[in-house]
Amino acid sequence: MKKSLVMLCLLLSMTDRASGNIIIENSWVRAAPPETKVMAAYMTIENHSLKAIEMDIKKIISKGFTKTELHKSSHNGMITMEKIETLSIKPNESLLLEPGGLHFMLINPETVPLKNTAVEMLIFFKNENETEVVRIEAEVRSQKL
Ligand SMILES: [Cu+2]
Repeated sequence: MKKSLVMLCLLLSMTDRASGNIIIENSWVRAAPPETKVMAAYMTIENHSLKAIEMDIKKIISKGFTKTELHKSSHNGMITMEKIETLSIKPNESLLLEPGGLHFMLINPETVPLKNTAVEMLIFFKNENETEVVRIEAEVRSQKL
């Protein structure tokens, strides 16, 4: 009961929010073969508020996937991926998730989404006592537009 109330408040605040502090643009998911177990999502996340906003990484939902993580790729002879646990975006700054760098890792698809379809994601942010949720539809493509 308590949980469903929280969810309801969240939904209300989502629809209530005409102009949010966070704007997400150019989101896409890299197309992958049908047997793949992980997919990467990329986007630009802009903080238009006067405060630093923290991404609430553990809450992030990608519809049709078991879980979503934030990773950072790096090249030090080998290409490796590191899981990021906390991340905040400074006032009026934007964060770029792009191939070879930061990305959302969408894990365990029910069925791998096809090219030209979209993956619905709910991306959560928080600062002090506020929560902001941004819903996006990231298009599945072979490469950045
Ligand atoms: Cu990854």
